[in-house]
Amino acid sequence: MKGYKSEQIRNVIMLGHGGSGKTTIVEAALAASGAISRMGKVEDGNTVSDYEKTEIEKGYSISTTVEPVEWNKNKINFLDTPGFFDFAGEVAGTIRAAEAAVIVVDASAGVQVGTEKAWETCRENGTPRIFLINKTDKENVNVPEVIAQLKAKFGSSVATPDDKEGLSEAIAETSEELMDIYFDKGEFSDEEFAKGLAAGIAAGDIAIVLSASAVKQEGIKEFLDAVLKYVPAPTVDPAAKTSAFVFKTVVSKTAGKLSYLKVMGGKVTPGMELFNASAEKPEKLSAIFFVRGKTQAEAPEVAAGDIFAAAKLADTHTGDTLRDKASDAKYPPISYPQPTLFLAIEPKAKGDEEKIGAGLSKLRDEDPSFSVEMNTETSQRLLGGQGEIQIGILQAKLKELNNVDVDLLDPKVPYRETIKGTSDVQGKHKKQTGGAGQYGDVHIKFSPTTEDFEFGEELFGGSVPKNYVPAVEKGLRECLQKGPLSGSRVTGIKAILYDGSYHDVDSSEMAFKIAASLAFKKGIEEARPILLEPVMHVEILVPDNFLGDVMGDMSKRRGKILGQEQQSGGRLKLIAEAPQAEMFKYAIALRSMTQARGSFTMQFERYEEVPANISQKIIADYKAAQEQD
Ligand SMILES: Nc1nc2c(ncn2[C@@H]2O[C@H](COP(=O)(O)OP(=O)(O)OP(=O)(O)O)[C@@H](O)[C@H]2O)c(=O)[nH]1
Ligand SMILES: [Mg+2]
Repeated sequence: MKGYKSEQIRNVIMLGHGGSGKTTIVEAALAASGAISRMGKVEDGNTVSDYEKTEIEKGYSISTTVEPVEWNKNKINFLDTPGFFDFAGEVAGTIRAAEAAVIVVDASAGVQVGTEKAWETCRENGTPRIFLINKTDKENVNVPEVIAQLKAKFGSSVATPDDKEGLSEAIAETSEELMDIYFDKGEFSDEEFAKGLAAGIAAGDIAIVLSASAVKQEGIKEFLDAVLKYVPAPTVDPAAKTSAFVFKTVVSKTAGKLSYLKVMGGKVTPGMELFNASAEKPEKLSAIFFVRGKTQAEAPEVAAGDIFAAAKLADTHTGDTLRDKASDAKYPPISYPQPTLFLAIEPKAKGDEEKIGAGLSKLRDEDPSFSVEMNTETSQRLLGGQGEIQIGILQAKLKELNNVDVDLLDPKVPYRETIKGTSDVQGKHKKQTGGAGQYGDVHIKFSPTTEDFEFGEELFGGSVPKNYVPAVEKGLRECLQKGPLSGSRVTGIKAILYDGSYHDVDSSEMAFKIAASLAFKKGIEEARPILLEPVMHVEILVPDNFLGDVMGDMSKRRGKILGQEQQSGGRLKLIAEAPQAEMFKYAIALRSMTQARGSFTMQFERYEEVPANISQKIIADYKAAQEQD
């Protein structure tokens, strides 16, 4: 493929509800431009965009792909993203490379949650947008009604290109100056109209609506013409020192790592030595390509504003800036949605733990939006993502790329144990039959404290020689790791060693450590021990018509609503607290309760006592498991 000049390029991200037809539209556009002779079908697994093994198996997009379409001496780089909400991370990276978005709407479904989310994403990123109503070939489709829905939802600045009056009103809305002209003269001159429209679209104030049928290849040429006409070319400086931004990374078993970049200034040529301003390391672009789906064509030169792929960059990751040594450009990192669903990941085969770690860090290159965290209290590795599908795909890729089989389990709750009362106990360890004996004997008082652990001694008269005191403390500290009730960490314990006895020959540090651990077990059990559980601070955003359901559900989860705040767009923010034990799968529940319109964030707040009926069950389960071992 030849190189294009900056002003001949358009970078367009395809957004919209899952299954609205983004991938098929791109396929139709490739066919219309002659890049492919026959259109593939998502169902047949032979589209240019959905080429990955998992995409073919599942029948939907998972990863962003780039499809340049050469049209009327220009080049439109379509960035086809997955519509499914689990892959919101893909959109977050890709939108950084686009000057505009095409929001695809399924004509038979009208405005869907994915349509609203796409609009919201564009608004947050200041991305101009065009609506494309697809599947107009289907029966009982009413395009004017869908347009009316779009207007009702997103405002009167949504209009079809032939709606001169609607567009004029929308243009008038964009500035006082234009409003005055429109009022005075009742219409715009052709020049005012064209300029006002272009500016209104570029600012995201006006959204054009088009319609098409991808499978029937109707309306596709008009769509491509409209993209050239209404989408702004990248505003970049070709004369600047070279800089580029990595918006996506693809890793395949056969081809290795491929980084997708947008040239933000200057130009890129093969063999160029650049500097990675994020990793602070030099990086050489040995092989650079224009990609179309999975095919790569060597790029002789890439102009400012264009998109290309670079193979095997050693120290470069998604979100990085590559630049000429003389440039000081550095682009802000991509902000990914916070993980909301956490599952524990374990190898099926013992000993594969390291393979999981290595595999996940490779997958992070492709999908930086998931999190991995080792919980030291439960000894589980937690994988966080947007939903079960995203996490399931990570599981599949661990198998495919790293050959490791993993199980996904519900996370364990990091319960803790503490005491509410006091106790005064003796721990005595004595073995004096045959050979070298062992003797240690301690009297310890236990009481609650706000510290994690406090230790003191009030010995007198040498009942326990001073040199054994550290061993007693050490013995107690070791016991804190595994409480007697549930095997959880013990906190809030004050221990005072105040008496004991010893033996001249048989006493040892080891014997006193054991004596201390015996005292600990007894001391905790006699001081009204309780279980504590983590309580989370939760903020939930929901359209107000779901409020009742969400609040009812919260109380089933032992949650408390602390307050609510009115947000823009008829949405409410609920502020709540709920035990972590009830919240691991909240992401799934909230999605189904609110038709995916709700979202939430959650963070640890504090530990609180587990209600008696629940704690009895946890303790009984632990005892039963102990007896099994
Ligand atoms: N009747 C009809 N079906 C279409 C049209 N465009 C796409 N489809 C079908 O709609 C389904 C989804 O199409 P895709 O192109 O995969 O939709 P998508 O928006 O890329 O979906 P995600 O990648 O999951 O977000 C497929 O079965 C397509 O064949 C169309 O114009 N008319
Ligand atoms: Mg798709």
